Formats: sequence, structure tokens, C-alpha cells
Amino acid sequence: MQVTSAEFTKGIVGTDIILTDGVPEIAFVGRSNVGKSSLINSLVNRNNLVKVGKKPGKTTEINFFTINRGKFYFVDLPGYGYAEASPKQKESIEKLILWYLMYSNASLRKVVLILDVKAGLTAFDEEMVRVLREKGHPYIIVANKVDKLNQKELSAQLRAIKEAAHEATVVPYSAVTTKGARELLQKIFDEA
Ligand SMILES: Nc1nc2c(ncn2[C@@H]2O[C@H](COP(=O)(O)OP(=O)(O)OP(=O)(O)O)[C@@H](O)[C@H]2O)c(=O)[nH]1
Ligand SMILES: [Mg+2]
Repeated sequence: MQVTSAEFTKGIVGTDIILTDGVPEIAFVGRSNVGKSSLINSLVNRNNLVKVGKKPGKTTEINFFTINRGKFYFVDLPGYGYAEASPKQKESIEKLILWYLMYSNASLRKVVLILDVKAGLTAFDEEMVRVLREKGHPYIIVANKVDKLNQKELSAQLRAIKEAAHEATVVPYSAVTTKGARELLQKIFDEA
């Protein structure tokens, strides 16, 4: 499937009518600064659909983007684990993400859990995997920023990530070079 159009639709912080319109959602979650927004831009071939590199930890809403004139939503979640956020801010972001994944009744077609390939899984990433498995949401792990590692480092990191994530599908990716974009789109849309 090709992404032929993408527009920002709305940001939500709780129950909203957009969650019940039946349009399948593809959600992008991950720690702050792993490249969620950059990755969405690279998948839709746009430089600035989603704002990148602004001060991390500022996005506190769940942002919906309409893909291919209403066939799907791409959903950009706020990043967790931003070191300089206050404990209260951290907690409210984690609560919002957990609510969305566990209780919002979102029509989740796929959850894309994004990691920094160098960092691997943090404690909250492991919590994410646990929740996704428990709720039975189909998910894919993306190991982003592979452009930062050489081949040897890369294969060791990918192996470690796969092991820590219960042998989940792990797609090596770079939002900078767009390496992995084709494979990721195929996996998101369940194509052979
Ligand atoms: N080298 C490299 N840098 C990347 C890649 N993807 C993103 N970055 C950089 O990482 C930084 C964070 O990227 P964002 O896309 O804003 O990350 P985010 O996960 O959306 O961050 P929050 O919105 O704060 O949660 C930016 O400086 C990007 O340019 C990548 O694949 N390779
Ligand atoms: Mg972002």
C-alpha cells in the first residue's frame, strides 16, 4: 500500500468521537526522541507533516493524521521518558498512553513501537510490550536510527532487542535515509 495523502486531523487528550468512527488506526508509540515524528514523515514522504526536533516532551496530545482520504489514521502518541519532564508530567503522559492502548476502544489495526536501536528497550518499553501482548494488539517493533551503527553493532543490537521483546517482529529503520520504509509499510498493512 502506498501512502497517497496525509493530513493532520486532530489532537485528543481523552475520549473523543474520532475513536468511534470505525477508521482503522495505526499507532506510533515510543520514548521521547526516538524519532516517532520523523518516522511518520518518512513513511508519508513529507518533511513537515509532523513537527520534528522541537523541544522534546512538549507533545502532550494524541495526534491523528488522516491517510489516503480516510482509509486509515496514523496516530502519533506523546513520547514517554523525557528526562527533563517533571514526575507529574511523566506520569500524565504514561497514563494517557496506557489509557489509549487499554481502555479507549480505539480501532487499533497495528501498534508500531519505536526504539532507538542503540538504546534498546527501556523499562517502559518493556511495559508497552507487556500491555500490547496482554491486550492482543498486533504490534511491530521498529529499531530506528540504524544509520548510527556499523553492521556488526547493528546485528548485535537487533538480536538483543528481539530477545527482550519475546521474538516480536523487529524492523531495522532509519528515518534519515528511509531505509526500511518499504518493509515497514508492508508489515503495517499486512502485505506479503
Ligand atoms: N541519525 C538519525 N537521527 C534521527 C532519526 N530519526 C530521528 N532522528 C533525530 O532524532 C531527533 C528526534 O526526532 P523526533 O522525530 O522529533 O522524535 P520523537 O520520537 O517524535 O520525539 P518526541 O516528539 O519528543 O516524543 C531529531 O533530532 C531527529 O532529527 C534517524 O533515523 N537517524
Ligand atoms: Mg514527536
